[in-house]
Amino acid sequence: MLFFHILIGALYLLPLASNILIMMKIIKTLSLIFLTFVCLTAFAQKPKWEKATFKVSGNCEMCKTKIETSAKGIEGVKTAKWNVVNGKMKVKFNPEITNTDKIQKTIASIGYDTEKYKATDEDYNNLHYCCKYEREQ
Ligand SMILES: [Cu+2]
Repeated sequence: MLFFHILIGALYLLPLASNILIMMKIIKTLSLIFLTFVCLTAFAQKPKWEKATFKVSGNCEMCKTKIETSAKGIEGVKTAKWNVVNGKMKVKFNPEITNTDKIQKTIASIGYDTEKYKATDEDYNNLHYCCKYEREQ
Protein backbone atom coordinates (compact mmCIF):
# COMPACT_ATOMS: atom_id res chain seq x y z
CA MET A 1 0.00 0.00 0.00
CA LEU A 2 2.91 2.34 0.82
CA PHE A 3 4.04 1.98 -2.76
CA PHE A 4 0.79 3.44 -4.06
CA HIS A 5 1.24 6.51 -1.90
CA ILE A 6 4.70 7.03 -3.31
CA LEU A 7 3.35 6.51 -6.83
CA ILE A 8 0.50 8.99 -6.38
CA GLY A 9 2.91 11.47 -4.79
CA ALA A 10 5.24 11.15 -7.76
CA LEU A 11 2.36 11.70 -10.20
CA TYR A 12 1.58 15.03 -8.53
CA LEU A 13 5.14 16.10 -9.19
CA LEU A 14 4.82 15.32 -12.90
CA PRO A 15 3.49 18.72 -14.07
CA LEU A 16 6.53 20.31 -12.46
CA ALA A 17 8.75 18.63 -15.01
CA SER A 18 9.32 21.36 -17.57
CA ASN A 19 10.36 19.06 -20.34
CA ILE A 20 7.96 16.52 -21.88
CA LEU A 21 10.83 14.11 -22.40
CA ILE A 22 11.66 14.15 -18.70
CA MET A 23 7.97 13.56 -18.00
CA MET A 24 7.94 10.53 -20.31
CA LYS A 25 11.07 9.19 -18.66
CA ILE A 26 9.49 9.50 -15.21
CA ILE A 27 6.33 7.69 -16.37
CA LYS A 28 8.40 4.92 -17.93
CA THR A 29 10.51 4.44 -14.80
CA LEU A 30 7.47 4.50 -12.53
CA SER A 31 5.59 1.89 -14.56
CA LEU A 32 8.69 -0.32 -14.60
CA ILE A 33 9.03 -0.10 -10.82
CA PHE A 34 5.31 -0.75 -10.48
CA LEU A 35 5.43 -3.86 -12.69
CA THR A 36 8.41 -5.26 -10.77
CA PHE A 37 6.56 -4.65 -7.53
CA VAL A 38 3.42 -6.44 -8.80
CA CYS A 39 5.49 -9.44 -9.94
CA LEU A 40 7.32 -9.71 -6.63
CA THR A 41 4.08 -9.52 -4.65
CA ALA A 42 2.48 -12.21 -6.79
CA PHE A 43 5.43 -14.55 -6.19
CA ALA A 44 5.63 -13.85 -2.49
CA GLN A 45 1.94 -14.59 -1.91
CA LYS A 46 1.77 -17.87 -3.79
CA PRO A 47 2.00 -20.65 -1.19
CA LYS A 48 3.74 -23.89 -2.06
CA TRP A 49 1.13 -26.48 -1.08
CA GLU A 50 2.37 -29.75 0.35
CA LYS A 51 0.40 -32.98 0.11
CA ALA A 52 0.28 -35.80 2.65
CA THR A 53 -1.64 -39.01 3.20
CA PHE A 54 -2.14 -40.78 6.53
CA LYS A 55 -4.57 -43.20 8.10
CA VAL A 56 -7.42 -42.09 10.34
CA SER A 57 -9.75 -44.58 12.03
CA GLY A 58 -13.48 -44.04 11.63
CA ASN A 59 -16.44 -45.76 10.05
CA CYS A 60 -19.23 -43.59 8.68
CA GLU A 61 -20.24 -40.42 6.86
CA MET A 62 -20.66 -38.63 10.17
CA CYS A 63 -17.04 -39.48 11.00
CA LYS A 64 -16.04 -38.17 7.57
CA THR A 65 -17.70 -34.82 8.17
CA LYS A 66 -16.16 -34.43 11.63
CA ILE A 67 -12.66 -35.51 10.56
CA GLU A 68 -12.61 -33.28 7.47
CA THR A 69 -14.12 -30.28 9.26
CA SER A 70 -11.59 -30.45 12.09
CA ALA A 71 -8.69 -30.65 9.62
CA LYS A 72 -9.99 -27.83 7.44
CA GLY A 73 -10.41 -25.68 10.54
CA ILE A 74 -6.65 -25.62 11.05
CA GLU A 75 -4.95 -22.51 9.72
CA GLY A 76 -2.91 -23.35 6.63
CA VAL A 77 -4.94 -26.41 5.57
CA LYS A 78 -6.35 -26.01 2.07
CA THR A 79 -8.11 -29.32 1.47
CA ALA A 80 -8.87 -32.41 3.53
CA LYS A 81 -10.49 -35.55 2.15
CA TRP A 82 -11.08 -38.70 4.18
CA ASN A 83 -11.97 -41.96 2.46
CA VAL A 84 -14.68 -43.80 4.42
CA VAL A 85 -13.78 -47.16 2.81
CA ASN A 86 -10.02 -47.36 3.43
CA GLY A 87 -9.61 -44.70 6.11
CA LYS A 88 -7.01 -42.78 4.14
CA MET A 89 -6.84 -39.07 4.78
CA LYS A 90 -5.50 -36.80 2.06
CA VAL A 91 -4.52 -33.27 2.99
CA LYS A 92 -3.08 -30.30 1.17
CA PHE A 93 -1.53 -27.62 3.35
CA ASN A 94 0.89 -24.73 3.53
CA PRO A 95 4.04 -26.15 5.21
CA GLU A 96 5.04 -22.69 6.40
CA ILE A 97 1.94 -22.49 8.58
CA THR A 98 1.14 -26.05 9.63
CA ASN A 99 2.30 -29.70 9.39
CA THR A 100 0.92 -33.25 9.43
CA ASP A 101 1.74 -33.63 13.12
CA LYS A 102 -0.50 -30.73 14.01
CA ILE A 103 -3.28 -31.99 11.74
CA GLN A 104 -3.14 -35.52 13.19
CA LYS A 105 -3.09 -34.18 16.75
CA THR A 106 -6.20 -32.09 16.05
CA ILE A 107 -8.05 -35.08 14.57
CA ALA A 108 -7.05 -37.25 17.54
CA SER A 109 -8.39 -34.57 19.88
CA ILE A 110 -11.94 -35.10 18.60
CA GLY A 111 -11.76 -38.88 19.22
CA TYR A 112 -10.25 -40.38 16.08
CA ASP A 113 -7.01 -42.38 16.14
CA THR A 114 -4.53 -41.34 13.47
CA GLU A 115 -1.35 -42.98 12.25
CA LYS A 116 0.77 -40.95 14.66
CA TYR A 117 -1.56 -39.90 17.48
CA LYS A 118 -4.11 -41.89 19.45
CA ALA A 119 -7.25 -40.27 20.79
CA THR A 120 -7.64 -40.32 24.55
CA ASP A 121 -10.14 -42.87 25.91
CA GLU A 122 -12.27 -39.97 27.09
CA ASP A 123 -12.43 -38.38 23.62
CA TYR A 124 -13.12 -41.76 22.04
CA ASN A 125 -15.95 -42.45 24.49
CA ASN A 126 -17.52 -39.09 23.66
CA LEU A 127 -18.08 -40.19 20.05
CA HIS A 128 -21.59 -40.89 18.82
CA TYR A 129 -22.37 -44.62 19.32
CA CYS A 130 -22.38 -45.34 15.57
CA CYS A 131 -19.00 -43.64 15.22
CA LYS A 132 -17.26 -45.88 17.75
CA TYR A 133 -14.89 -47.59 15.35
CA GLU A 134 -12.91 -50.67 16.28
CA ARG A 135 -9.66 -49.55 17.80
CA GLU A 136 -6.38 -51.19 16.91
CA GLN A 137 -4.74 -52.31 20.12
CU1 LIG B 1 -19.16 -42.05 12.32
